[in-house]
Amino acid sequence: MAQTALVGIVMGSQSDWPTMKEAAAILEELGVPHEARIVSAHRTPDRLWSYGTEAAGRGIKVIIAGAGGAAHLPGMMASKTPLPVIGVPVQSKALSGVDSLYSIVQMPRGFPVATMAIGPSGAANAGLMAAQILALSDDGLAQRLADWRSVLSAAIPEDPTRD
Ligand code: RP5
Repeated sequence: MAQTALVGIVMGSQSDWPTMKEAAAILEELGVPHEARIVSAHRTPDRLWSYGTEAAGRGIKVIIAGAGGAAHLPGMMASKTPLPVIGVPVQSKALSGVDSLYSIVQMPRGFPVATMAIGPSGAANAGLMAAQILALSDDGLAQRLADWRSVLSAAIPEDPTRD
């Protein structure tokens, strides 16, 4: 039987997947059960409403929400769920994702969104942040995260290659 998802990855469009797959890849690597859904604040507002209302009851613990342009999805999701919401600004064509970043990061007092960097690095960090939150109550995951960090550190050479 498939494990119940602990992290919900939502995105405004299929076109966000090349960015948001980085979050899914990290969670996969760390063995964190997750799901991915297209939930648009503008095009499918009813889906947003029901996802936000039902996520906690279904066993989701953290939501990662990525969107680009007028990126209302993370903030609206935060208003509909008591779960922590991690926002990923997707790089837009017109304004390179600065529009996405500003749309997500400037939440009014009361409904926070933990906002990551623009683009794929931000999505990967969202996966790591979600795992770190879950690791507070999961020693096995905490160890896998520590190992993951050790591998990353060990892969960084001390001496630069001089071409
Ligand atoms: C946003 O509009 C999505 O999150 C996406 O980043 C952006 C463009 O969407 P598409 O026109 O590619 O579907 O809602």
